[in-house]
Amino acid sequence: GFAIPDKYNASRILFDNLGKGHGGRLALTGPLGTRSYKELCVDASRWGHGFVSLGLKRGDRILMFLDDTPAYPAAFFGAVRAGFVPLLINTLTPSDLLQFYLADSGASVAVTDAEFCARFDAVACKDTPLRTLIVVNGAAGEHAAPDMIIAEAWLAAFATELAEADTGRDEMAFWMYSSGSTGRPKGIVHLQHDMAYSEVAFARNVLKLTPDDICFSVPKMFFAYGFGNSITFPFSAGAATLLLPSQPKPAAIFEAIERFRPSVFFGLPTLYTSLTKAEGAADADFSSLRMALSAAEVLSSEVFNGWKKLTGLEIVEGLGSTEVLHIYLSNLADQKKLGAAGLRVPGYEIALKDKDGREVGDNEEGILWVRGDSSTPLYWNRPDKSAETIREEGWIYTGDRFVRDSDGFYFFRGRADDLIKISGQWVYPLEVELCLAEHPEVRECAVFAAELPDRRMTLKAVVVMNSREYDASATTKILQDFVKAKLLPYKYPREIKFLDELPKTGTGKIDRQAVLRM
Ligand code: 3SK
Repeated sequence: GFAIPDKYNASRILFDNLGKGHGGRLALTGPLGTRSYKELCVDASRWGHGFVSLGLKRGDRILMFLDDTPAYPAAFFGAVRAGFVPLLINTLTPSDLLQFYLADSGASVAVTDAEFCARFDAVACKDTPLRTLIVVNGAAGEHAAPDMIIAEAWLAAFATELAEADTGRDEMAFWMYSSGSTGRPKGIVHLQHDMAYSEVAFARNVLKLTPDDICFSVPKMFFAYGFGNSITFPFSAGAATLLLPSQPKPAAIFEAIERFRPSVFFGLPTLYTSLTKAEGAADADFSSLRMALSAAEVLSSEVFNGWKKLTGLEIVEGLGSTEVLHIYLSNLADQKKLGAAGLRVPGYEIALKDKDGREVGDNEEGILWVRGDSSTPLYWNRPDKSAETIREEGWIYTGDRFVRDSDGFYFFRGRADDLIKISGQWVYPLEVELCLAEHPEVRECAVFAAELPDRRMTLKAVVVMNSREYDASATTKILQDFVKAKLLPYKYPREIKFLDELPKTGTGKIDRQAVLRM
């Protein structure tokens, strides 16, 4: 159950499979090849020895800028087993944000796919401690790191077994980054026991995996959602995971489902919408799937019904966060309500409180607080932000407004602040507004969230350009590309309206209420 020993290293999630007789079983499958548990443990051990050979010390950070291929779990578990701390970074990160991650974390070693080498350019590497770039899945391209290693040949020289570092259950294990309103993301620190805790809480109650399952998460491993789906949960059960690199189009997803026959599929509403509407959907073979999961955005009845019509499966919706590591509210295969984020997942305490901190009753709106032993103890180097979110006795303030019905199902009612989710990922409209305002041709702008008919959120901007001589469609593209190059690309405004002037309040500030009505 939830009892995790004081001495504990998260790599046991992979390596314990050897002691359970799963060595010969399939751990990974996909277009880049398969690995049995034995083979993956050998790969991970070699990675661990490789990192040690670079002179890293216990607790040192290693930045992982990796696509979903067999190299990722091997490098991740090798690093953790050897006592280092991987950072799981979104591969769409532009160079200047990458520079921030390197400087903030102090990582002197990074691992990346050959195709992403160019992202480690002079901008990314400037004023950072990065020394060595280790390249997987091909020959390295241009980069600005002082040293470079091609992983494949290098790893072959290391021993195939690695003893686990003498880590404690509450020692730092890995980090992920989340958005900040002023463009300064927060390093979310997770501890050695967090993966195991989220597995006992969520996977055993909701997924009920067996060693015969094959999990397939389209959301990538560098997202907390994909990380649990593709690594923690299948490996804890001796099951397999299907890894599909790149940003696959619907046809590639259908093809992967037909070819590799996963049994449990993880998506999010934006993805289910595009799969349901895609060409070829009606002819795809979904017969291997026994379960389909969704998180990160509210699932509408259109999406639920569309997927059910296509595949016969009723999507099981949940809600989690990177801070908690995975899902803490979830529907169940045999107990669900459409429109609800779900029931409390056992292992997590949930409280709905009013703004004075008093718990509200059923059918009353409150802000959701969550507590459970997989949640982050801190944002790295951000005592101010840590104090805002991680409150007394381990309670996390989510900022989400919810109502609980008398059956215990929780229904999302919006945010308490202006943070929103686009394609399942957080964005502050303010950070996009500040970014757009930096464009030399923009005189003033406002960026705001808008709800789509299917309840997903989108980002819109109104902009006044310096000159009246511009082509609206070309300028829209230029401004969208500008945001994509500065922030994570999903944060670009989907719609831009050009005005000669923005509406102002009596005190000369942008009248946001008037902007919203436009
Ligand atoms: O957004 C979510 O619902 C979620 C679910 C699992 C893990 C992480 C996140 C952010």
